[in-house]
Amino acid sequence: FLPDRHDLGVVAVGFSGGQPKPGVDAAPMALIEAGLIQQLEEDLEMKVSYDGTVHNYSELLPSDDPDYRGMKRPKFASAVTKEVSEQVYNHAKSGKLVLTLGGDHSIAIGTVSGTAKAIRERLGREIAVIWVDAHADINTPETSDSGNIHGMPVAFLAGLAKEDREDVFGWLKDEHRLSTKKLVYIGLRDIDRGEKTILREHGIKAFSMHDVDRHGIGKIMDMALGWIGSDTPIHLSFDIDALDPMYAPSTGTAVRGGLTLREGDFICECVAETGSLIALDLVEVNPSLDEQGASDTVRAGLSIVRCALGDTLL
Ligand code: 6HN
Ligand code: MN
Ligand code: MN
Ligand code: MN
Repeated sequence: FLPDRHDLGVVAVGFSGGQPKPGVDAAPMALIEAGLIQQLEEDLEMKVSYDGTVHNYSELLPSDDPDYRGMKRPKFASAVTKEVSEQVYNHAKSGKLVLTLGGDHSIAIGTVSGTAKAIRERLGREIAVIWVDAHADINTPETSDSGNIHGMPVAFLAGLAKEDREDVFGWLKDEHRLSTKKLVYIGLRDIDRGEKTILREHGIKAFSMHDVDRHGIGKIMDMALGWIGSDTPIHLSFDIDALDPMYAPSTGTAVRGGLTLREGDFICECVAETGSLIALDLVEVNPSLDEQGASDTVRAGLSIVRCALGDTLL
């Protein structure tokens, strides 16, 4: 029932408006220039559908975009993620595995909603999401201190944040949404107070760095995949800041005490082994921050993508 992993759709999203730091929009080009598409085609023998464009969605830029419910650039983020949702939906609907290169993590409002809708229509199934991140990105507009939408995607996707205004995420309907029971976090270590309450009240499955230290990443993956259950379509949303800044320094909200590169790759290898991966996001690589570390960060991103798409050590 799942896509042939050799048939891949790629969406390159040069969007940085979910947070204040410029440069994260340059990540797709940096990853592609480092050889990503070529490696997928040659080393992993994939058939890649890519329109050859890093979209910046400038045609969607609203003439004015005032804060709304504390959110910054709400109309632009809403319009871009709606478009991303359709791009991802179109690939997933035709049975392709979808790789989206961000961009900041707000774009996951588009990617996850697109796969959720396509898999509902194509297979009559709900997707599960594995969210690998230092952060939970589950603030509602009201719990957020920063107003940055990249800290809110999960709240909108899970229906914990809702809005009627069509031009501010009102386009998100039930068919786009994700159940809080089908969400698993790995790598958490910087959670806002309001987010902790939300995670607790909804009984959301979350493996923090404390859990990784206690059990080891092997056991964590057994537990994470066990929670999801076999034969469930998996969308993996990988924020590069899940990795320790030692391995991925060029990112907008770096937090020390993170995953090693091997632990990150291992998570992806385990997801690949399930054969149930339907979509992968790689987000928050910002080559213009910590420029000395940019090539390491891009290479770490490349490695994460290859492992998730089925590259093996032997
Ligand atoms: N990310 N919790 C903080 C906020 O602004 O809401 C940080 C969010 C980071 C988001 O890394 O994708
Ligand atoms: Mn994130
Ligand atoms: Mn993060
Ligand atoms: Mn914080």
